[in-house]
Amino acid sequence: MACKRGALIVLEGVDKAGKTTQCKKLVQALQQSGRPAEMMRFPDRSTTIGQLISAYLENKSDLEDHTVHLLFSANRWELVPLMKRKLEQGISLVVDRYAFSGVAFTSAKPGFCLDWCKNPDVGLPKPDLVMFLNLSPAEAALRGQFGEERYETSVFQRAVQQKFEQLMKDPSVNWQVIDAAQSVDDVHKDITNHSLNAVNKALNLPLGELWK
Ligand code: FDM
Repeated sequence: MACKRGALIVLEGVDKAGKTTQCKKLVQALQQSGRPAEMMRFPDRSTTIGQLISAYLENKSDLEDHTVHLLFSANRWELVPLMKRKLEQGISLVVDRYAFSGVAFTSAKPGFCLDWCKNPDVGLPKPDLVMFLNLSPAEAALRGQFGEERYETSVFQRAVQQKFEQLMKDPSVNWQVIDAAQSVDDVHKDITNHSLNAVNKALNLPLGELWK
């Protein structure tokens, strides 16, 4: 009998929502409950493509907008064989940003539509659960200044938030909105509950294909 697969769990949200902290806490909680789990993040800046993206985000290089969009997508595709191997081995993957960030950030730029932005990511492994850590721009501002990287301005982040709201209307994706204004522990409890559910369900379901 084939080994039961792990779940693909994605955390999305605007800057300062606490995605990275919550991904780490979730991996620990899953492991402690006896479910193998590992964290991944996109962009993965360790690959050759990831280094091009990183230089762009740090404003050390300029790339044409369509080009960088395709690089972000290629950075996901290059990791698909590894992701599939892990999931097949029964390891759940907790992923800090995925194709939804890809679409939300590029389509927030002038001249891009949602459909064009989604296309290169069609067919990626489909997450069993996507949690959107929801934080109003006012609450995000209370958490301190934005950093120095490209995209880290409140005007752009507001545009990105609107694009995420459009993406969340798609019922083919299992979206859960999490109130990220709660305490770290309360957010963690919500996220863990949804994730345990997803991990249990994924055991008996084939891995889907995103936006197909
Ligand atoms: N980002 C992230 C994109 O523009 N497209 C993508 O496909 C992905 C995955 O890159 F501003 C943006 C979102 C964010 C930046 O920041 C990555 P972190 O701090 O490494 O998550």
